[in-house]
Amino acid sequence: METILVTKSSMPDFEEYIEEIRELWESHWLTNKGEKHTVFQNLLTNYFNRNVSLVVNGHCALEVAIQSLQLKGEVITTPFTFVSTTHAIVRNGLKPVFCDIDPITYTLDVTKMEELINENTSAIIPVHVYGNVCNIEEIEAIAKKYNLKVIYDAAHAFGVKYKGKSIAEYGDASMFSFHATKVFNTIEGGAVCYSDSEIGNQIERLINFGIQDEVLIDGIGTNAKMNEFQAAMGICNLRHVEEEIRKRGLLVEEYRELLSGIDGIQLNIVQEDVTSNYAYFPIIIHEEMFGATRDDVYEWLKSKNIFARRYFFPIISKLECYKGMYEKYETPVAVKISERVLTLPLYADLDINIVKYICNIILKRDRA
Ligand code: T4K
Repeated sequence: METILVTKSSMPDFEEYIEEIRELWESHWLTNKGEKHTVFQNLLTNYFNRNVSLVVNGHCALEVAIQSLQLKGEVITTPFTFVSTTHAIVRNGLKPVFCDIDPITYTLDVTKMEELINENTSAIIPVHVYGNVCNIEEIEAIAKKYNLKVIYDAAHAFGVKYKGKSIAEYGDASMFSFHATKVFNTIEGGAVCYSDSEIGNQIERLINFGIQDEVLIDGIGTNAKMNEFQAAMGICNLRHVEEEIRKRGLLVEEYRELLSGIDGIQLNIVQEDVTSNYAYFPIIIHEEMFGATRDDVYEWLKSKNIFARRYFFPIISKLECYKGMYEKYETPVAVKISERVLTLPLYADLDINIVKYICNIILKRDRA
């Protein structure tokens, strides 16, 4: 049996990419906002229906988005995410305050948010985890009431629509990851979307060392520019992304059909008003009903060369680097979900028979 990993990067045909990068051998212009960068930025502006700044990776995109809004003090965020979200907050000199999550969408539990807000709170950084859309209306209402900024970590949400609008259109800013493991990739890469052109000016300056022009450097920026090879990959992959999402959808349908109605297996919610990108296929395994733990299932699959992943375990507040530092209150739901979640292999080219095989192992409790 071949090895099956949790995901596999989508790539255009070799010739298509070669054609896209051919002119770079003539221009010798490889980075610093070249022609590919401009073309890709325009395509994405259209796709997201919002202003876009391209960034070298999703993490740096989040760091500069936070820096551009000049936040101070505390930020309400989720502990159920990839470590990047919290690192970006802390590396900006801010204090993350972890709010518990909703047990069904795994996004911020808006009913627990207000008690965490005080005079030092400057922003909310929610995550559309697995591409599940946060409670946008309630987050916006709370942000308005307390005069807070909102930056969405939409790393998982490329292509998602909410109420017919691109997910990029929400918040003061929304950040995307175009990492190799994502629904849409530029090898490494990311973006920030925003409406306010002042935020845009700040971000464009910050990703290029704070440079305004040859002699005026008036910001303490970083180097986070997307290069021409990344942009070329983005141009190619964008041509195919709708088809990729469609193929993922078919596999998700199969998983859902085979695993629904099983005692102790909680499937990801199908959200109303949301067009999904089928980014991940997380299942929650409730041992008391299923009769085996998440780690048991992980091991059964591993023994058959199938490498599911425990995204996201442990929660951020329990990681070595953050232990005991930022948990104002316990986040029991996040702890519970993280101890029970397993993300099953999912990518456009995954053979549907492998999906059947994986489900069979789980249903038969196949211990190798
Ligand atoms: N916010 C959130 C909520 C995020 O999830 C992430 C990233 C970020 C922010 C930051 O965005 P970036 O700066 O990364 O753009 C992976 C990814 O590296 C990371 O991008 C992603 N989230 C996170 C959830 O997953 P690992 O450590 O699990 O990756 P790795 O190397 O184990 O790869 C997983 C599987 O992907 C492999 O088993 C096979 C496949 N793969 C991997 C690579 C590197 C490929 O098919 N091709 C590849 O090139 O972190």
